Amino acid sequence: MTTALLIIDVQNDFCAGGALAVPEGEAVVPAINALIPHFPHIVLTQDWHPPKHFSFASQHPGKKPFDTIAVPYGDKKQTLWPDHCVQGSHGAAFHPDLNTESAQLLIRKGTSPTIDSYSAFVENDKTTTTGLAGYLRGIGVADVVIAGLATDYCVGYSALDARALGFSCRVVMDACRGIGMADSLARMKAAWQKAGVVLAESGDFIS
Ligand code: VGL
Ligand code: ZN
Repeated sequence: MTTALLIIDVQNDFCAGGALAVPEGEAVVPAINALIPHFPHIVLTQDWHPPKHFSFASQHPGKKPFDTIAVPYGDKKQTLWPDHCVQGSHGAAFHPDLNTESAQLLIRKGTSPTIDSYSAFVENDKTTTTGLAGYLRGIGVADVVIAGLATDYCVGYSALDARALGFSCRVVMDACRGIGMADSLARMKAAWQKAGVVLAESGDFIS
């Protein structure tokens, strides 16, 4: 069984000084760089929103970042974020120290103006796919290992969808950091457990 390492959203806006900085976000960079040589297939994702994306609080008068609004699909609600990862911006670029050279595929997600996409596999409407599952199956990958940002959002939903789509899935906890809104991390861990997502550490892959 062939394994792919999925590196989720290691972008400037999720690191120190960024628009949606994850606490210690940049700490995943050396951990991920150390993992990369141990995997035959590497996939990078990039959160990649058009300006005025509907997930931005700035587009909803009277709302502020981290408020939620109702939507007619998926989980039926959408968290609103500060403007972040706008296509082509410095904030959307990968952290400058991330090794991006070994990746065979780069998936850009969150590009639909009116649908957010936390998962690398399926947008938040739970219907529109990014094509990643088809790519992985096409190269014989049945097992994914996930690292990056943020544990409780894009890493978390990517891991759940990996399982729902039939992949075995491990999350490298020391190579992830979370946003940690309310109980988001605890809820995601409970969902992972139900779905059969396995918690791992870098030492499981690097001997
Ligand atoms: C993310 C919130 C909004 C993430 C992306 O990469 O976890 N979180 N957009
Ligand atoms: Zn986003």
